[in-house]
Amino acid sequence: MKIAPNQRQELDFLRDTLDTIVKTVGRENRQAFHELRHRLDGWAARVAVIGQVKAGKSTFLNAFLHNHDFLPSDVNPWTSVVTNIRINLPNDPVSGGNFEFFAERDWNEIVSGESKIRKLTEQLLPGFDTDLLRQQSDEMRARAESQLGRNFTKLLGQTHEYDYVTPDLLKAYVCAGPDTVVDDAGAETTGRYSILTKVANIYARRPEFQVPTIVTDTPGVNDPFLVRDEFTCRSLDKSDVFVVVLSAHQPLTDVDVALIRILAKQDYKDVMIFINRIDELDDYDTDVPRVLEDVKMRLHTAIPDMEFSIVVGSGYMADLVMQTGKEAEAEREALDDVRLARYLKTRYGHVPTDRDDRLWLASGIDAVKAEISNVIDNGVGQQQLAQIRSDIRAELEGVLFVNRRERETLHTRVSHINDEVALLAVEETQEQIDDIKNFQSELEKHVDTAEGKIDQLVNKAWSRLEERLLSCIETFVADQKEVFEEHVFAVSVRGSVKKSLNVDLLPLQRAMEKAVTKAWNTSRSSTDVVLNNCLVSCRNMLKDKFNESTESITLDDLPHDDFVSTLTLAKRSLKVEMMSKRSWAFWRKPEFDVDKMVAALRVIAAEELRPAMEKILAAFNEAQVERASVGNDRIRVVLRMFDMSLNDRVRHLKKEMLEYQKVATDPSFRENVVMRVQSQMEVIERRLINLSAIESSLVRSKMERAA
Ligand SMILES: Nc1nc2c(ncn2[C@@H]2O[C@H](COP(=O)(O)OP(=O)(O)O)[C@@H](O)[C@H]2O)c(=O)[nH]1
Ligand SMILES: [Mg+2]
Repeated sequence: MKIAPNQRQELDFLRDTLDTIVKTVGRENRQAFHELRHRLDGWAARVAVIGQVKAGKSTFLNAFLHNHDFLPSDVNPWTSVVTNIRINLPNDPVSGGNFEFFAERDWNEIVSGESKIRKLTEQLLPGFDTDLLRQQSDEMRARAESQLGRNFTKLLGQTHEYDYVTPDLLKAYVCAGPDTVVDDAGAETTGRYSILTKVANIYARRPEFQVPTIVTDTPGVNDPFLVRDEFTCRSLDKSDVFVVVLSAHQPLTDVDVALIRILAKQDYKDVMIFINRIDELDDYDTDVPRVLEDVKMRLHTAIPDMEFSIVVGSGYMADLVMQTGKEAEAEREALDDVRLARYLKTRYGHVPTDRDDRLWLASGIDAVKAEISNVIDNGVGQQQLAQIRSDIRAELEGVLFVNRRERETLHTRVSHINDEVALLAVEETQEQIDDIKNFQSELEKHVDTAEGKIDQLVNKAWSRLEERLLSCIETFVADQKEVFEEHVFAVSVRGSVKKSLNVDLLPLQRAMEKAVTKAWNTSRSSTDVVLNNCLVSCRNMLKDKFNESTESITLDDLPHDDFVSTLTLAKRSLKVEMMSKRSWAFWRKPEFDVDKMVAALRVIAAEELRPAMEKILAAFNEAQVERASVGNDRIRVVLRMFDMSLNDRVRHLKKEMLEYQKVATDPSFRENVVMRVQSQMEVIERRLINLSAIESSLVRSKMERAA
C-alpha cells in the first residue's frame, strides 16, 4: 500500500520547481530559495500513537512497520521513552538511530516549562500537581545519579549515535526491563541507560511511505510518572496526526475522551481512533458493532462538532502473522475459527482464502494505513505544503519583479545611449533617483500604518473578549439566583437541608466558548480587511507606478482560519454553602439568604475561573498575533523585493550617470557599453521567460488540484 501518494507528487513538484528556480535566478536571489528548499526537505508528516498504557500501542506500531519485536512491547508497563521512528527523511542516515539523554537544564525545564498540550491538560485533569512533578523530577535525577555512578555526569546532555539499532539495544535505552543487554563496547548493561534517556530517534526506510513521516510511539499519556508524562505531552505538541489506540474491552475512559477533545480541537491536527484487542472480546464477530456504536456515540456526545474515523482490529493478530515458530503457528491455528470468518464476512464483505491474509485483514492494520494516507494527503500534509507553495510563489513574484525592473533599466539605457542624449540623461537620472526614494518611503508608510492598525485591533479584540468573558461569568452568576431560590423553596417544602449546593458550570462553559468563537470571527475579519486593504493599495501603487502586477502574492493559507477554544474549566461545578439569614428568630426554621449566596458564588467564581480565563485569553491573543504577523510578512515580501530592486536601481542609476558623462565624449566607449548592455538584456529576457513559465506551472497545478 502506498501511503500519501498525492503529497509525494506535490513534494516532488515543489522540489523540482525550487531546483529549477535556483538554476534560473541570479546569484543574488538564490538564498531565499535555498532556504525554502531546506524547509521542504525538513518537512515530514508527524504521526503520534497515543493511548493508555498497555492499550497495545507498541504492538500496533510493530505491525504497522512490519517488524515483529522491534519496539519493546510487554505485559509489564515498561519505563517508556518517547520513540520517534523517522521514516524516509531525506537528510537522515539510512539506518541506525540516536538516543538523547537528559541535560541539566531539562530538569529545570520539566518543572518550569510549559507545552501547549500540557497547559490544556492541566485544565482538564485537575489532579495535575506541580509540586509532585518537581519532587518526582528530583527523585528521578537522584536515582539516575546513583544508578549510573560516575557515568551520570558523563552522559548528561549527551547523545549516543548508532549505525544500526537492534531490538536489544533499543531496550537498553527505552526499557527498565530485566533483560541483560550488551552494548557496543561489549560491556553488560541492564537496561541501564533508560532512566536518563530523554528521547529515542530511529532512522528507517520503508518504501510504502511516499512522504517523509515521523511516527512517534509514546509511553501513554497519564503515565503515573509525571516526568515522563510531561515529555509525552511535549512531543505531542509537535505531531499533526494522532492515532488513539483504545482497548476493545475498555474503550474510552474519561481521560481518553478529554485527550481526544484537546487534540481534535487544535488547528491543523487530525485524530483517528484504533480500537485494538478485538481478539479478546468473547464474540468479536457480534460484539464489534456494539463496541463501535458505543464509542461513536460517546465521542459524539463529548465532541459533537467533529467526526472521527474509527478503525477496529487487533495488533496481536497482525503480530502473529509476522512471527515464525511452532507457538505462533498454533496460535494462528486457534484464532482461525468460524468467528473470524463470520467477522470478516460482515465487516469486510469477503473472506480471503489464505489464512495469513485472513488474520491480517482482521487486524485492521491496512485500514489504519489507508486512513493515515488519506489524512496526510488531504489534511495536514496538504495544509503544510500549501503554505510552502504560497511562500515560493511570493518569493518568485519578487524575483520576477526585480528582473522586469532590470530589463526596463537596460532598455532605457540602450535608448539613451543610442539617442546620444547622454548629457540630458544625466539630469533625468537624478530625477528618477529622487522619485524612487519618495515612492519607497510612501510604500513603507503604508505598511507601517497597517501594522499599527492591526496592533490596535488585536489589543481591542483582546480586551473586548476579556470584558465579554467577565460578563458571561456575571450573567451566569446572576442567573443562579433563581436556581437558588427554587432550591430554597424546595427545601422549605421538603424540610431536608443540604449544607451546600453544586452549581453546574457546563452552561457557563458553553457561553464562554460561544463568546470566544464570536470574538475570533470579529477579530479575524477586521484584521483580514486591514491586511487585504494594505495589500491591495500596495498593489495599486505598484501597478500605477511600474505597471507591475503582484496578483500572485495573496493572503491565502494564513494560519488559524478558525480558533476553536479548547477552554475547559478545571472544575465541572462550584460549591456554594447554604447561608442562613441571621435574624433574631434564627432558632426557628432556617431561612436562607439567597442574595448572600449569589454574592458568595460571585467571589468563588472570580477566584476559580480567573486562571482558565487568562489561559484562553493568552491563547486567543497568540493566535491573533500569529495570523497577523504571517499576513504582514507576506506583504513585506513584496516590499523587500521592491526595496532590493529599487535600491539596486538607484545604485545603477548613479553608475549610469557617470557612464553617460563618458559616453557623451568617447565614441568607442559608447560602442562597448551598447554591446554589454545588449548581452545583459538577452540574459534577463531568457530568465524572465523561464521564471514566468515556472510561475504559471505553480498556479496551474494548484488549480488542477482544486479541480
Ligand atoms: N490479545 C491481545 N493482546 C495485545 C494486543 N495488542 C497488544 N497486546 C498485548 O498487550 C501487552 C501490551 O502491549 P504494548 O504494545 O506493550 O502496549 P503499550 O503500552 O500500549 O505500548 C503486550 O503483552 C501485547 O502483546 C491485541 O490486539 N490483542
Ligand atoms: Mg509501548
